[in-house]
Amino acid sequence: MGVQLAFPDADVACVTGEGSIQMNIQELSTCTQYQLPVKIINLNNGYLGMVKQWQDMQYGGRHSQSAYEDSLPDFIRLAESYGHVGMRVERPEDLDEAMREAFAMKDRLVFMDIMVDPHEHVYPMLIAPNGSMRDMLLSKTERT
Ligand SMILES: Cc1ncc(C[n+]2csc(CCOP(=O)(O)OP(=O)(O)O)c2C)c(N)n1
Repeated sequence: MGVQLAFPDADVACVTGEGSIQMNIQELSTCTQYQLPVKIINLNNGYLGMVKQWQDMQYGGRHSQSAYEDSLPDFIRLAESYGHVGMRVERPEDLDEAMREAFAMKDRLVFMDIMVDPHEHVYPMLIAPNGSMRDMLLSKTERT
């Protein structure tokens, strides 16, 4: 929001997850008040993904408090209720066009709810407590 306020003509994007954005969801109101046309790229995997990934790797896939199950809001209607534009992208082949459409709306905040594979992991990842940056996992099977 600060970047958009300082650079009103710039394309400003916030890349986030459905967990993180809900810790600051009230700022959609601030964006309405100050007319900040930020583009929100919400990578929605339905999980606190970092937490789930740790549970997958260290606890044999026993998930505790990391799945949203059916408890997520409809982000499109939520964004709309603050006066913004909401868009949902469900298929990878629709992403480019949706991004073009969103970034073409120069004076509107667009909340893009992008559905991603709930079971995909993020790499590189450091898993050993007190481990060195030289001991990173680069994928499910490769280490540095
Ligand atoms: C204020 C705060 N609370 C808790 C955490 C711990 N935390 C780190 S990553 C994460 C999950 C974030 O989930 P999401 O935004 O859906 O992104 P994903 O990991 O799925 O990409 C949590 C709860 C944190 N970093 N900050």
